[in-house]
Amino acid sequence: MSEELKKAAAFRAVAMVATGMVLGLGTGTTTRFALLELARRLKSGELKDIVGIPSSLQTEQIALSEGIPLTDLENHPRIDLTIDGADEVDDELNLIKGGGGALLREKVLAQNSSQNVIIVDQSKISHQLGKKWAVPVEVLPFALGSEKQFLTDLGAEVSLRTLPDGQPFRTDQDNLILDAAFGTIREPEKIARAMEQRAGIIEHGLFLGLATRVIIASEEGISIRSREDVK
Ligand code: A5P
Repeated sequence: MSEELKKAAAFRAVAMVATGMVLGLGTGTTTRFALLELARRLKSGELKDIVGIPSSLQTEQIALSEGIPLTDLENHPRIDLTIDGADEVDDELNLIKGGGGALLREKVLAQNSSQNVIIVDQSKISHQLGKKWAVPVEVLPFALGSEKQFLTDLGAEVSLRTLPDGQPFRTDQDNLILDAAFGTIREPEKIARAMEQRAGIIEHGLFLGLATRVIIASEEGISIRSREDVK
């Protein structure tokens, strides 16, 4: 996605933020633009009394360096609005997330938010999930071999996410990520439920029924899809 499209989607989402809100702060290159715009609106005095809960250490660092006040779920168990990116979005606004490895905390924020606003460009839209992206699965290191086998038996081509130096990628919780490429996922609920039965799978990147709005930026402009549109 071009930087300009990322920015356009992010700015539109930040326009939905009102003074006094508790915000969930997603992770990724698109969300970064939202954080910068949020900081600008706070500095200019357009917005006041905002607190954010970061979904990753990376987002926490950006927020701290930009002067966005932070809080946690202990002090604010309910979130008004979360702004986050996604890797793939289907016709029913189901998502694949976790390209940046922050899916666990992202899902915690999404499950505790009144509104989940997802910012993407047109290239991330799919009729069915799995066409473009593997499902990131956060796995307990102890269970790695067994969960890899489980996901393979479920029909996925599975790879351990690694860093450029070949070392395994570690999440903020010090777990591992298996990228499970299922191809087109015809029954995402079935796969999600199967993964949720596994003690060694901490969380998966299928975000089903969680997005309340998706802001899609394209060369033609911005379009917004809402959960009500797909019911
Ligand atoms: C982070 O773990 C992800 O869920 C991101 O939200 C997703 O990968 C989108 O990231 P970009 O905005 O960088 O494409």
